[in-house]
Amino acid sequence: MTPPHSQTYSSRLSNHTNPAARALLQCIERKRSNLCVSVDVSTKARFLEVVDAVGPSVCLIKTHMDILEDFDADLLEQLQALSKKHDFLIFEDRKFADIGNTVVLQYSKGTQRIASWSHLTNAHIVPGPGIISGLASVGLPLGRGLLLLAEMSSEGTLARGEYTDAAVRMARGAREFVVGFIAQRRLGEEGEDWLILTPGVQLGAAGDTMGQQYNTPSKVVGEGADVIIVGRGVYAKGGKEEVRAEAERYRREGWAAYEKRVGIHKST
Ligand code: S5P
Repeated sequence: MTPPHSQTYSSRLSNHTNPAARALLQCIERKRSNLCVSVDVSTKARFLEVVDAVGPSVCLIKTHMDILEDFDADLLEQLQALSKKHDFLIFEDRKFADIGNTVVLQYSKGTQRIASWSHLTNAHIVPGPGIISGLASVGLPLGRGLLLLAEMSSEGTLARGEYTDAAVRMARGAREFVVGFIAQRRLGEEGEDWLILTPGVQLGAAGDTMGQQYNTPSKVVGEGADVIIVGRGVYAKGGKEEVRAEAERYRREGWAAYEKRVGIHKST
């Protein structure tokens, strides 16, 4: 098989059986967008404003629901309505990190009931494979998908080398549910197709004051990112129109980098 690195999103559809992975690949192709915006804001009004502004430009919205000061069930309803209106998937960046029994409860219950609305979520591999089987017992029947944190964008991360290799091995043991990785580059062997979602992306900044490290869309897509995750680079600029314009700028950059990677010589 041609390595996923040089395959188009649509041709990779046949490599995936997980419904969330398939829906994401289809959405990326339909919207010509490999942009995920991470909406890390603390009020419901601003959250919905940003999501509505970036919606047309993204394939995926990434959330940290525990950041919202005025989280309620209506927020989830409105998010789901925007997901239908603008045609994007939802990824709760929950970074589960506990034993199977506990993550089952955290994923399915509590105030957020994450599995009921989030197409994708993610987990650290620190606890071992029980975390994956726990999450899969909830997520698989609902058609959800899981990403493992194989690498991190932050300075001094311990997620590298042997740790990253262990994440790939763990993913192989749960291929139906684990659809890919949070990573900074393509992972896996030839013949394997994992979705690579890459945070730490911004144009014009090298990092923040707390260890975040940024690369450009073209650098990370060139190294294997299938989806670029951009937070403050998109929403920090201000009002709805600026946020909308920034999202579109990142969408164009990310898509042009993808076309270059797979050898399509035109751009939008
Ligand atoms: O390695 C990582 C993994 C994640 S999921 N580095 C990250 O920055 N993230 C998340 O991506 C982080 O929690 C935040 O929500 C987003 C990056 O935000 P930005 O404002 O720095 O672009």
